Formats: sequence, C-alpha cells, structure tokens
Amino acid sequence: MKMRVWNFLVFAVLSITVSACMNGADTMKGEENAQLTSPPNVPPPIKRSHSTKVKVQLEVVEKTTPISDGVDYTFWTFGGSVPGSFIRVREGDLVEFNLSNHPNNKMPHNIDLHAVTGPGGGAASSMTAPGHTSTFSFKVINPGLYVYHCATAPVGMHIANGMYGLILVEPKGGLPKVDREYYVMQGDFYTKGPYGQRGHQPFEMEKALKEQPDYVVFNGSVGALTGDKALTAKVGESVRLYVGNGGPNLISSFHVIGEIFDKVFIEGGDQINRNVQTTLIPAGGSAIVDFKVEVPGTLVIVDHSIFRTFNKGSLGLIKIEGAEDKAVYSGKISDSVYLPEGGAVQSVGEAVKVPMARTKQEQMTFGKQKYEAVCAACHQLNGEGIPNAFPPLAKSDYLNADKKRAIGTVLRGLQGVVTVNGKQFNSVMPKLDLSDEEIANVLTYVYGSWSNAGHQVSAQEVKALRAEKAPEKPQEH
Ligand code: HEC
Ligand SMILES: [Cu+2]
Repeated sequence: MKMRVWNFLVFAVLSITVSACMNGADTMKGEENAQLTSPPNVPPPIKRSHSTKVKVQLEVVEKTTPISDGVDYTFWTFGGSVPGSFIRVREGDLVEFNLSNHPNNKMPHNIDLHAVTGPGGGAASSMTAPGHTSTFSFKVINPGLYVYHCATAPVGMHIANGMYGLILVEPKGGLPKVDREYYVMQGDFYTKGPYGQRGHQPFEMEKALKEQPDYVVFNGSVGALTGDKALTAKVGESVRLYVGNGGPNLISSFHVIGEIFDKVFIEGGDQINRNVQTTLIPAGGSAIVDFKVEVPGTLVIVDHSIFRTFNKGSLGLIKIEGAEDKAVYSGKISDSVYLPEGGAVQSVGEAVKVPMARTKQEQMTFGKQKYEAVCAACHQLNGEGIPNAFPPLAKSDYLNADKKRAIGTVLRGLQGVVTVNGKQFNSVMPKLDLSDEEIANVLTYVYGSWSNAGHQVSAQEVKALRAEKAPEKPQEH
C-alpha cells in the first residue's frame, strides 16, 4: 500500500515536470518592472527566452507645452509625452498595469490597449479619477505593435489632446536585429486659432467633428523631429521605425523621402511586405518599417498627403552621417517648412437647423435626444455626474438656482471652481456650439427631469443672452 502511494507520487511529479518542460518558454518565471521610454526612444530588445510578469507604472499628466513655435496647447499625456511612453513586452508575458492619474489633473482617464484580449482593452478596469491609481492585469497573447489610447468620454477629445502611444509585443523569437530603433507617432490636432496663431490655443470641437485639423504632427509638435531633435543614423546601418497613428481622425500615408522601406510589417502584424515606398497607417493602427541607409544625407519623414507636411507640420528628419560627407544636410529644407504657406482652411459654419419644438412636451423629446448625444458622455444618462470630475445635473442646486446662468454655461462653456450640492468641481466644460433651439430644448429637458425645478427655457431667452456682450473666455468663477 505504502509502496503504491510512493509510486503514484513519483509518477505525478514526473508528469508535471515533463509537461512544464514541453511548454518550455511558456513557463512564467519571476517578475520585472517595465522600462518605459519617451519618444523617439524605444526600450532595448528583450533578451529573455521565457515569459514573466511585467509591472508597468504609467502616470497620466495634463500639461501645457508648445505645439509649435509660440503656440501652446494643453496636452493630456500618458507619461508626460505625446505620444505616451513606449512599452515593450514579450508574447506570453503577464502584464500588471498600474495607471496613475496625477492629483493636479482635472479629468478622469483610463486606458484601452489594443494588445489586450478582454473587454474594452482594459478601459473599464482602468477608469481612474485624479489622485488615484488603478491596477489590472492581462496576458499578451498576440505578438505585434499595438496602439493604446484613453477611452474616457468624450473619447475623441481625450485622443485629440494627445492620449495615445504604442506597446510592442515581441514575438517569442524576437524581431530581426537592427542597428537603431525609433518611435514615431502621428496625430492630428484641432485648435481654436488657425495653424501658427500664437498664444494658448484651446481644443476646438467643431473642427474635430469636421475632421479639419490645424496641425498634423509627428511626436506631438511641429519640429519634434527636426533641428537638434532629428533622428540620426550612420551609413551602412539598418534603421527600424515603430510607427503609430493616434488619429483621432486622419489616416497616414507614411513615407520617408530619400529611402525605400526594405521591409514593412504591415499594420504592425506578422505579414511582411518588401520594397515599399509609402505605407498606409490607419487611425488607431501601426506599422514597423525597416530600411538600411546606404548614403549620407538627410531623409525626410512625411505624411505624403503632402499639404499636411508643408502646411500643418507632419515633417521629421533623419540625418545620416557618412564618413566622407558631413555637410550634406541642407538647412534649406527645414527653413522653408517652418513658414506657414497659408493657414488651415477656416470654416464659418452656421448651426445646423433643427425642427422647432411647438410644445413643452416636444422640447422635452428633442432635448432628451440632444442630452443623450452630447451631455450624457460627461454628466451621465441619469444626470448624476462623476465624482470629482463632472458635476451632477440631477437635483443640482447650482442649476436650479439660476436659469440665466445655466443657459450661459451651455452657451459659452464653464471653467474654474463651481460648488454643486456642497461639492467642489474645478474643471472645464467645453463650449459646445449648439443652436438657440437646441440649448433651449436640452435645458428644458434637464430642468424637467430627475426632480429638478421644472423651468422651461425658450429659444428667445437663449438668443437674448447670446446677443449680450460675451466674455472672450468661457465663464469664470
Ligand atoms: C466634456 C464634458 C462635458 C459635456 C459634454 C457637458 N458638460 Fe456640463 N459640465 C462639465 C464640467 C466639467 C462642468 C464643471 C465645470 C467647472 O468645474 O467649472 C460642467 C458644468 C455644468 C453645469 C453647471 C454645474 C451643475 O452641475 O449644475 C451645467 C448646468 C451643465 N454643465 C450642463 C450641461 C449640459 C446641458 C450639457 C449638454 C448640452 C453639458 N453640460 C455638456 C462637463 C461637460
Ligand atoms: Cu483621458
């Protein structure tokens, strides 16, 4: 009897060992902290031949920095840069993701990584209020180069403010070795003033909806890859660019003037195309491009939708130094592109006509549709808001106390400290560009719902307030 138990044990232990060995590289061993890099740098290739637990610490930082010479923009960033920190893991790894939202930030944020197999790419599990950290984990099953981005409502606005980056999942055998690797990511930006207009430029929702950006840039600003920030390589070296496109709207016709891509890992996946001039990178997509540099000179990275390059900023440089020619770089190229050759097309649109409501009941119906389409992203469907970020409209003392002020809020946006039902909010509600009728209907709906004061708001009242001398900036308190 004793003997049999012993035999069984030996057998069990043996078979566990054998199956572990057969899985070989799949066995999880140890843990490590991910090394993150800001663009254009990429963490070094992974040397491990086994899977491990990788801890990623990524902090969201909202900050104002130049988008172009003399033009400031308030970016929302993953790790302090646009695009966000580059993350490099290996197929089969278990990633423990820690997303921190800096306490000075005004907005809640989260992350949707296209490398995640799971609902929302992690979005719901990572929703994080300012001053908090969320943790979730995922196994990276598919190798490839993946985009990550914020997916907090309004999603388009978070992405438009720079909330995207790349995560590389190296295949088990690694990628072919190259001499230099760089991180380049395109994005389109929508500002109140046209391209080049000086000063702080706020995000402009209307242009974003029309997909008419003022700026199309690599690595977050005009000139991020020119001058002393140009990428470099030496004659004879092989260069790899990990290229992403954050959008939010445009697709990129990615091209390097003066080179031919020897290899393109199409859309960041396994399939390799060779001898490519221009590769298409969708919004929310990527590509890996490899090329060997044979002669000295300056290569120019562009989106070959070429007005973007010469009028909106999508231009970067790679300086190739060769033994015999150091003076090949011609200042002329970069001098000319800094000059706006004519601003972005300006559009002066009238508000879209909406059917006029004839009764309060019709106002409620139209207003509800508008509310769900526009306001619910922030204030939530039932009007209860999100703590520390979006104030409630349901039973809001602030709303119910002053109808004219509420109209002004929707008409012009709101920023600064407001106290709603005893809780302070210090954030920004963007100006929404709604017509008089739309504002009247949506506020009539809000006042008529969730036990609010029941006021009716007419288009005439909105019109009258619109005609009053409007403050240049959104209302401040
Ligand atoms: C992008 C998110 C966002 C959207 C969309 C939005 N709001 Fe707001 N709203 C805010 C924020 C943030 C504040 C607080 C601003 C501050 O702290 O100064 C606010 C404040 C308010 C207030 C005053 C405070 C209160 O709770 O009574 C009202 C009224 C209001 N919003 C109504 C609306 C209506 C109506 C819509 C749709 C037409 C709308 N908002 C769309 C973010 C948003
Ligand atoms: Cu965000």
